[in-house]
Amino acid sequence: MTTRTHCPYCSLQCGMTLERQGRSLEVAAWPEFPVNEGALCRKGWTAAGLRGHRERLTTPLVRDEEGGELRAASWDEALDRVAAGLRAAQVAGPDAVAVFGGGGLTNEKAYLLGKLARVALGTSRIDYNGRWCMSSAATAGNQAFGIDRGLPFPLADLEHADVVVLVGSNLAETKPPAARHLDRLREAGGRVVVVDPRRTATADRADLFLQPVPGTDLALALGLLHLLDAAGAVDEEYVAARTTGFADVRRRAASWWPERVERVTGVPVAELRATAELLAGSPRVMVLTARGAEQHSQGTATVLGWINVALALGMPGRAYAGYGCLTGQGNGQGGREHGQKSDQLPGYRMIDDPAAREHVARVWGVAPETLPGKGVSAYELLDSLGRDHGPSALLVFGSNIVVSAPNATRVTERLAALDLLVVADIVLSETAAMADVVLPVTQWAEETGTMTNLEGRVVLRERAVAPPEGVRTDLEVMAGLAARLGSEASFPSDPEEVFAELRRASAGGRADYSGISYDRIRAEHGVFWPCPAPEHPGTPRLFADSFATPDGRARFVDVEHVGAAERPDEAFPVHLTTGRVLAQYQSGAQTRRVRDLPDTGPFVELHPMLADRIGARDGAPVVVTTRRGELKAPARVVSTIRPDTVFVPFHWVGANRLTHDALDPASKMPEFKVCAAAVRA
Ligand SMILES: Nc1nc2c(c(=O)[nH]1)N[C@H]1C(S)=C(S)[C@@H](COP(=O)(O)OP(=O)(O)OC[C@H]3O[C@@H](n4cnc5c(=O)[nH]c(N)nc54)[C@H](O)[C@@H]3O)O[C@H]1N2
Ligand SMILES: Nc1nc2c(c(=O)[nH]1)N[C@H]1C(S)=C(S)[C@@H](COP(=O)(O)OP(=O)(O)OC[C@H]3O[C@@H](n4cnc5c(=O)[nH]c(N)nc54)[C@H](O)[C@@H]3O)O[C@H]1N2
Ligand code: SF4
Ligand SMILES: [Mo]
Repeated sequence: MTTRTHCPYCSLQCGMTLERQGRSLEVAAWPEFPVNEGALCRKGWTAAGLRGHRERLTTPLVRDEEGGELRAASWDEALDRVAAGLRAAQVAGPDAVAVFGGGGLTNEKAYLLGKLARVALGTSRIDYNGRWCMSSAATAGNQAFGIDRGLPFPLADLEHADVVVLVGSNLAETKPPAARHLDRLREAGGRVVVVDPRRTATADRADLFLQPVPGTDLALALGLLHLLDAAGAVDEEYVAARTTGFADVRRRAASWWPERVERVTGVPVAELRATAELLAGSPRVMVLTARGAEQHSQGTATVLGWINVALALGMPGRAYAGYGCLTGQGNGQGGREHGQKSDQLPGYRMIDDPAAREHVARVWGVAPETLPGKGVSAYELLDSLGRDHGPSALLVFGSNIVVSAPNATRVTERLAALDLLVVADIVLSETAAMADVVLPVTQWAEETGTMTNLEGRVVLRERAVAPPEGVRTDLEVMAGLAARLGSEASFPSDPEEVFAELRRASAGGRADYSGISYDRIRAEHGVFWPCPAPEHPGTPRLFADSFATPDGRARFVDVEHVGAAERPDEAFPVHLTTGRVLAQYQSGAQTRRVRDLPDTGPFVELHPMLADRIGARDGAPVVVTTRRGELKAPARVVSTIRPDTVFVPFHWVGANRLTHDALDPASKMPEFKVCAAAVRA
């Protein structure tokens, strides 16, 4: 039997088919699905490797006493224990219970988790790992365009641009099938600009490669705007007709002359000028940001700086041009639209908007005033656990916090201070291993649900195979908890039923899904939101006529480069940055267990000059230290990285013991991409 579905990992949501032969499950291509045209990366091809794995959880686990071992329990015992623990915590007030979700959860799960928090638990304390992923671009998109949809155009539009500028994206390794668009663009005569402190596999496809000091992308954007303005490349007609706020931005850029930019970013003036010339002479420029530019304490301002460049050139809304953010997790986009973000209700409604509360409360069958207000962001939430007036119980669905949170030692201490930690997962992740109750759930091939990919395309994953005995779906777990908590609102566990409710809850909101149905998705290879009615075609491209702001104009926002929260000094003389490798996914909870993917453990990438200076050899261990922790790992001596910077992938415990917890004031994004470090052999 063959089932069409989508990959369990990243935001491309590559189409694939699953073939069941007896007990085995084989991944095969689905060539007609337009996003990946049959191509998959290594992680996609090996995705079935976690099925039937010996470490797969198939029974609930409970811990009887602090410091004791986890033992097997029945579902009734485990859920009763959770409900009793939640009720005990709630004596201190509803906000004593917190919920942490994930951008890998389906729309249905994200929606029901938000409802569980706001209705069955009455807590404002809910946020999710997408805060560490998408939030800076989301905040910037809302400010500049009045809407937050990663790409405002289909991915394949890349091929038809004249120039694509990738700021802090290593898509050749993080979304490999997308790299073919860059190749085709170049075959057709287009150009690619890559901005990254490392010459990555993506940079190998670039016509111009800029290698700035980590955390200086905003200065680079201001410097480019300066040169573009000086060259008369600003599209004055567009700026006058379609935007507001340019005068202040223009004045700001005037003080970022090229020599100053070179001093701050390390990018030579000649390269800056070459880039500005290329952009000035191109009718269709596309600027795309990813985590390299966004995971900073100035992440929002940095994205706004690059949006300003795109707006000054008159690109957003023009065909095959504009600004976009390359979202990360499988449902990074949909996960934030339907209510697991601390300030949002389904349909991308804001929780402090009375009309939004009224609408959603009606769908949920509760009084609007019973809905809690705004909560706090992911890191702030985790940092408050077990403290005075902080939550004493936490439910985790779809995140491996111990590995992926910034300043992880501190966060792990907070998890340990809880009275009750509950983790729903497929495997015993590092976070699940700390829990008082572990709930084993189904994985992607065993359940149905929708995901919204980086283009805003809503796709359907279909159940291909029965789950192992003993596991339940996340939806069933949430329904079981809501029932035990005595919630009067309905908590359906059938995904299509949940989706029908989500459609109503999102109707009229910014992310309107009301016209989307499972059948339409099957027939149309996905449907792009907003889609406000069954006869509406969906919206692959935004902004052609107007922006989603009240006056329909895009907003230039005046932003100034300040730089990283922690800079190198005598004791910690180099920049540390973190990121990904092709064969591992996120905290590695899933991919480290797939036999056919190489599990190298963490490593430290450093330049031969730095290696010489400290006496490090390729393959031999080095120690990286920051003000927060230490990591010993093998050196990888490569000439592709800046000599003043080291890189550590975060798929294993370690990288985040080093990282800084400075947050962007607007988006609350942590500064994963730069802090000060020392390295020794
Ligand atoms: N193989 C693989 N693919 C993935 C994932 C995975 O874990 N593994 N995760 C998915 C998810 S959730 C996400 S969010 C995406 C992330 O996708 P990307 O953003 O492409 O991935 P990263 O490796 O985090 O960062 C990209 C690049 O930013 C560079 N960088 C570091 N500091 C700076 C800086 O200050 N400025 C600039 N311009 N660049 C900088 C790094 O050197 C790195 O090459 O990938 C998705 N796809
Ligand atoms: N230093 C550093 N740290 C980073 C980053 C970085 O670039 N550098 N990137 C950040 C980014 S962009 C992200 S997105 C985060 C991601 O970091 P995490 O939130 O840790 O992401 P995952 O490893 O995907 O965690 C998902 C967990 O949920 C489980 N799971 C998978 N599917 C399901 C499901 O359907 N239901 C349930 N209940 N569980 C499921 C998996 O087994 C796994 O344990 O890391 C952030 N941390
Ligand atoms: S690119 Fe992303 S969605 Fe596609 S196969 Fe790889 S991990 Fe899966
Ligand atoms: Mo992410």
